[in-house]
Amino acid sequence: MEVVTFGETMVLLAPDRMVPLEYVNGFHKHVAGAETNVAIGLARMGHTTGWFSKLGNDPFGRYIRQFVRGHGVDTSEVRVTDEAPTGVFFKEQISPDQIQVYYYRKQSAASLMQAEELNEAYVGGARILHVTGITPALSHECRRLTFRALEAAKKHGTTIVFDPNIRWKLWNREEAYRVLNEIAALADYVLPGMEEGQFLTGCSDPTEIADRLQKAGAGAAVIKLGADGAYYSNGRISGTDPGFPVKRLIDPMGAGDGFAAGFISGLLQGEELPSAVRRGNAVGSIVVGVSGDVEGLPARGDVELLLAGGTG
Ligand code: CKP
Ligand code: MG
Repeated sequence: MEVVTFGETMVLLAPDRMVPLEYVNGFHKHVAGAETNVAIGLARMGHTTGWFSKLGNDPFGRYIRQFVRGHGVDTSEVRVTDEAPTGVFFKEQISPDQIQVYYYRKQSAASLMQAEELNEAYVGGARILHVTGITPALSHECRRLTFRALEAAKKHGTTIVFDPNIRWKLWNREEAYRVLNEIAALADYVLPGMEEGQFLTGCSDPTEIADRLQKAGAGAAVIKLGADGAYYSNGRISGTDPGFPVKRLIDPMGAGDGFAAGFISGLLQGEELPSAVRRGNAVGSIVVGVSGDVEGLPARGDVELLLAGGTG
C-alpha cells in the first residue's frame, strides 16, 4: 500500500437549498470524512490506499464501507461494532463560502476505536501515513490510537503527513494546542491552514509559522493560504506557490483534503517540495468547483492538464 490513513467518516446530509437549516426540507446523502476524502482522492489519481476506522452495524455504516471500497480504497482493516451507531452530520450553507456543520458524532462507532486494535504491520507497510487532528479529538482511546499509529510509522520508516484540521466543536483549546503540537513535532510534513498555523505557533507570518514548526521537530511545513496558494519550507527550500485561479467557487469543504491528496501524490511520484505543493494546490482548486467533499476529486489526467497550463 502506498498510503494508509484512518479516522471517522460519516454520512453527510447536505441541504437541497441555501437557506438556514431550520427551513430546509430536503437533504442529499453524501459520504464525508477528511481521511477518506484524501484516500479516495489518491485512489482516483492512481495510487494504492487503505483506510481504517470503526463503523456502526447499521445501514449508514454499510453504505460508507461500500462507497469507500467502491472507490478502490482498501477497507480490510475497518471494524464494525454493535455498541454505537455510525456518525452523521448536517451541513448548512447559506452562500458558497458561508458553511456551518452540525455533528451527531458523540460516542459514535468511530470514537470507540481502540489503540490495541491497531494493525502495526498495516501502517508500517505503507510508504506514507496520513494523519489528521480530527482523530485524536474523538476520544481518549482515539488519541492513544493516533500516537500508536505514529509510533508504528516511525519504527518502520513510514513518512508521516499531518493535517491539523482543527475542529473546535470537538475539543478545547488547551488540549488541542498540546496534542496537535505533539503530533506536528513527529511529522515529516505538517499542512496547516493559516489560522491553524497561527494557533499552533503563536506566530502571524507563514515563514515564522513554518520555522517554528520545524524547530519543534517537523521535517517540513506547508502553510495553506486559501486563494493565495501555499507557503512551504523544509529548511533547505522555501517559497510560495501562488495556486490556481478558481473559476467557480461552489463548495470549499474538502479543499484541504484535496490539497493533501495532491501533495501526497506528488511525494509518491518523487517530486520535490515545490512541485508537490503545486500539485496540492491544483487538486484543491479543482475540488472547490464541485458540491460535496469527494465528488470533485480529479483523476490524474485532469491534474496534469491543469499543471501543464490547460483548463483542468
Ligand atoms: O478541511 P476540509 O474542509 O478539507 O475537511 C472536511 C472534512 O472530516 C469533512 O469531510 C468532515 O467530515 C470532516 O472534515 C470533519 O470531521 O469535520
Ligand atoms: Mg482542512
